[in-house]
Amino acid sequence: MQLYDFKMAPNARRVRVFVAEKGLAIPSVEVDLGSRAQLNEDYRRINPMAEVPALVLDDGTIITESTAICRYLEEVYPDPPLCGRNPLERAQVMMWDRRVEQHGFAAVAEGFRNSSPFFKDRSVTGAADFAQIPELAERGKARFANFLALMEQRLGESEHVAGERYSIADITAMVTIDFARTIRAKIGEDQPNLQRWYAAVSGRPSAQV
Ligand SMILES: N[C@@H](CCC(=O)N[C@@H](CS)C(=O)NCC(=O)O)C(=O)O
Repeated sequence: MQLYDFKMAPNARRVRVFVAEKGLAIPSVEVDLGSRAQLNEDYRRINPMAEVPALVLDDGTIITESTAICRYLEEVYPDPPLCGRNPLERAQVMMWDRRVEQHGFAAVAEGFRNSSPFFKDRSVTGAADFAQIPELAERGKARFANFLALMEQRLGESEHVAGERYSIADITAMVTIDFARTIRAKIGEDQPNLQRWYAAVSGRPSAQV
């Protein structure tokens, strides 16, 4: 297997943390998003969406989308389970992972990509160019604050995001919180549940990748 990766890309980091939690070592190739290497023809033959990550299997099959890559790895390397151990846990993990993606990760991306000069005319990932919309940057920040409030409440009810066990939903949430540095947003001093959870998940060796 080979992973197409970029150190600073949060979606690629989701997969790297997952791989580390599984105790796997997958060789990787860096796609330099800083010089727009994802738009090169060679890379677009690997991922026509012009995004990282992408996983190439030994038979040449390509899987893209960070969640799909993780789900594949979960099936092939079930231990330790990171996507739930039975139908109900799997549903709860996927429910929370999706909530984090939609209300947390997407909010930060909206804020960052619509404000950073680097993303001028590149406010949406992929091959097509889209102009920035400053109002969306503001909306992204406000949505992220809502997301932190949701997480604070949730983590007052359970040890981890999707329940009592560490899962892919914790990985997506931790990566989201770290990604929020790009919009200068962070967990509040008045959010003790989030503080407790973040210290635990970011202290795991897998978080260092
Ligand atoms: N839904 C995709 C999104 C992947 C994605 O947005 N990747 C970003 C890096 S985090 C990217 O490749 N951006 C390329 C660009 O900015 O043009 C996934 O989960 O893998």
